[in-house]
Amino acid sequence: MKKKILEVLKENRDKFISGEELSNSLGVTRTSIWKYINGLKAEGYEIESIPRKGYRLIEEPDILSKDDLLIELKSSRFAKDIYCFDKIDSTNNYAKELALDGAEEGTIVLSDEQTGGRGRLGRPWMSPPGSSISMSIILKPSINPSEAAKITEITAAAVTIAINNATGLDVGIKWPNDIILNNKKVCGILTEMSAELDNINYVIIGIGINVNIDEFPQDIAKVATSLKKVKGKYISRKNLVINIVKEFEKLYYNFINTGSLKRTIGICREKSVTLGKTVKIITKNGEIIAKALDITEDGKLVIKKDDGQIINIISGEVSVRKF
Ligand code: BT5
Repeated sequence: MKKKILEVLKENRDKFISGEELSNSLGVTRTSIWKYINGLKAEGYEIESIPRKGYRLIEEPDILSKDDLLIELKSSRFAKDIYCFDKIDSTNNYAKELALDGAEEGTIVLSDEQTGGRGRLGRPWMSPPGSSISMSIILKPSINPSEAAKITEITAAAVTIAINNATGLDVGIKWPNDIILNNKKVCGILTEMSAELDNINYVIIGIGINVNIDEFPQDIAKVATSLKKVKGKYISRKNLVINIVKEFEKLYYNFINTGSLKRTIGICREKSVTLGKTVKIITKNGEIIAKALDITEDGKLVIKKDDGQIINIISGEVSVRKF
């Protein structure tokens, strides 16, 4: 019921809607409406109530709440189910449990804070409360497991466009999984998968974004930045999450329906901060110093080694560091 009331208030934003109207259309008493409105106020929604005029939504808090996001994303193919936590070890861990329990593709897990956020190869990811986005999306694509790395690139492209839509900031992609702003990392992506030989059980994409973080711990201050630090003003996390889901869906279904990564790769090339640079590629078998030349239509990084040999690298297997 609270969600329904919120939905009506959002639809009639800036207009008064009477308690009687709400009570008639939703089939509950005016006293219950009043109670739910108070509940919304307690969550931070600024709702004006004037006798005989009714209720008017003035301001929404920047909280990541299931009801609110379900309303905002109701036309989306994703986000039919959303889990929002105040605190959790890792949204990817929780998403994995849900995926194993049969959660649908497009299920989203968000947490205000992570106590055990993970990067690749078990590296720690810092996600402080109130100021970052920690988000995981469950996917169940009918593609070959060898293609799963492409989903990291779809995510990077979608997040890049979403950040630009929501903030006007022009962020770059450090192939394959870092989003860069002013030469520092503002977002990291962790793609994890469970698969059989030739089919995928599920893929979890984890997205961590430094949104309104003012200060970073010493160990990452040199490499990390936040959207707020660069933009110089508070950024709405809710708006950004909505944008990410919408942009991700577009690129993901384009890939699933056409089998082509063309649209994603166009964005990855245009926004790349890797191409043309000398990079250090860290693989299981050691390091390669090479020049990054291009990204292929299917998402591989084309590099030229010192001996002139040109090879393609698949994302997910390597770490690319600035050299
Ligand atoms: C990543 O790993 O960049 C992937 C990060 C994915 C985080 C999301 S949050 C939601 C979901 N749930 C999870 O548990 N994880 C995902 P990697 O490329 O390995 O980078 C990790 C390195 O980035 C660390 O070793 C630190 O040096 C640095 N780092 C840690 N926290 C950072 C932050 N908030 N901002 C920038 N750099 C950070």
